[in-house]
Amino acid sequence: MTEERRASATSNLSLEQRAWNIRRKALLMGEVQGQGYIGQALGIADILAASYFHALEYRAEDPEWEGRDRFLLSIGHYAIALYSVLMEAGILPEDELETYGMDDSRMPMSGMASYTPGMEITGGSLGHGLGIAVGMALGLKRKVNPAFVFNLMSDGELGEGSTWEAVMSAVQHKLDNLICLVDFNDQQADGKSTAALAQGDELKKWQAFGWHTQRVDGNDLSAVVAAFDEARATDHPGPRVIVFDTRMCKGVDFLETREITHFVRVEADEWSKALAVLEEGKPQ
Ligand SMILES: Cc1ncc(C[n+]2csc(CCOP(=O)(O)OP(=O)(O)O)c2C)c(N)n1
Ligand SMILES: [Mg+2]
Repeated sequence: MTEERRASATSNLSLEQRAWNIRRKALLMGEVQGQGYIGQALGIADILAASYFHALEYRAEDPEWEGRDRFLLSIGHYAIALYSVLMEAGILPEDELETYGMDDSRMPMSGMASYTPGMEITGGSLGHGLGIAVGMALGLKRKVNPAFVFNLMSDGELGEGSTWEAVMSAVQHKLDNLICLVDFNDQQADGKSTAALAQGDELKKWQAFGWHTQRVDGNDLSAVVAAFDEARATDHPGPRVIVFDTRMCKGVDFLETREITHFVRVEADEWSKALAVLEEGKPQ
């Protein structure tokens, strides 16, 4: 861990504990509004813990520090997940948790970069994050800034033409400072992503364009950490992608097994039950 991250870490919690805290914060925020993209937040908590407490360089007290690695949330509807990790990292104060989704909150239900410290882009119009990440990575190279750009996108965005334009242009510009993270939860608005549009062999496609590729279980923290390390360290002369297979609602078994299409409905009396189930799995 470098000086920057050491300064931002408030204690020596394990990545498992960080991921658990992220899940808990997301559930607490969901409870505030009685809704939210909880399934996605629970699903990517391990990726976020590994990002903010292992892979990324940043300064919690100075979110705009020029040397920071940029973490782009292409999927604006996942904002509740990003707020959880930004709070866990000390970039957002925890006492704002109760304001989630309220008027004048810095944490609107769909992410807005101008509202929230640490939120690099306003995502949400899907298919744009990777193109923005390409521009940022190119700009950093031109400024001889060694920072990396991480773009977190979804499997639904793999069906957007703009994503594949960005895939090609990242190779054209030899962007070895760009790491794309794909949350492959096999869900999108109309059901399973793999049923909505044939995905084929995901890694072969990215490889064919010239990317360094990995595919790992996104809910296996040690595999996630190893994938981040490999993505940074490889001497591949271009961009890198990690496809993470994740399970929506991970960590709350009665929600994991519920039939979900994009949005998991949690009844008013189920938030406390979900928090209690999470508590049972609390890492020591
Ligand atoms: C360009 C665009 N088209 C449609 C939408 C509406 N929309 C919001 S979330 C979503 C699902 C997209 O799939 P994915 O991001 O994989 O969703 P999840 O895994 O959260 O179900 C859609 C179609 C959008 N935000 N942007
Ligand atoms: Mg999806």
